[in-house]
Amino acid sequence: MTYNTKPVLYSPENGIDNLLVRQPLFVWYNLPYFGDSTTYQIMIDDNSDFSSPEISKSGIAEGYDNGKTNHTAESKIVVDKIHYWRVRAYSDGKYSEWSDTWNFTVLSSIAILLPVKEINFGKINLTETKDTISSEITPIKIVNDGNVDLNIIVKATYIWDSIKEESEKYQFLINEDKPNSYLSALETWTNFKNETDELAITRLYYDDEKDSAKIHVKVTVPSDEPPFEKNSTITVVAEMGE
Ligand SMILES: [Ca+2]
Ligand SMILES: [Ca+2]
Repeated sequence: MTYNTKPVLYSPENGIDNLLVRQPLFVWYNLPYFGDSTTYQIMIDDNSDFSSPEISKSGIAEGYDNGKTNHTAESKIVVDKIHYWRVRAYSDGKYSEWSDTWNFTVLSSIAILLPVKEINFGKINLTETKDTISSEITPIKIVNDGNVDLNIIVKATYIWDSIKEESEKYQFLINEDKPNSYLSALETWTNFKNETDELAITRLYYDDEKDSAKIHVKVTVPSDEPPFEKNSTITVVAEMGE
């Protein structure tokens, strides 16, 4: 009878290139008959020779889940980059051989939701100001629905017939919706621009507990604005921010 001399890996399956979880669960078969109170070490590296591991964790207690042990990565895996992992057992002062090396890639997902995407200020008089902070009107809401932090650009078509350029008469500002949802943002009234690269939000986080922001809007009717309905299309651009 022969015994394995190294643990055998179970999941994520070797070569998978579309994991979406940033802190994946790693599972391997226990190495039987190796020693008493066996623990395991996992190593994860974007270098196939494990010369600079992103994660190296020892002392993982042997699991009892159908002869398997599992471990959730304690830090986030960089997206869109192949990573290698391997496991070895430890008991009574000695290590087993390393398992075979498997690889996986976490695929970036850039996705936003706009649960509130329309603002209607109703009727406004000449020179009157309305905004979504000092009124009951609900601001636009943006939620990071992907698995990477996002930089957000906000732009809009000009709303007034009498002012076809950026102006303090059509502005926005960013507020947190859930607390600590971003690194920084334009939190004071800022003129809407038709074309801009300026970030409205730097790093809107993706963790569901803190992943949403409000876009407040303020309009002031110019004194010489002709009557009738006014519209503006606000565009929200999201790109990877990490
Ligand atoms: Ca590395
Ligand atoms: Ca989210």
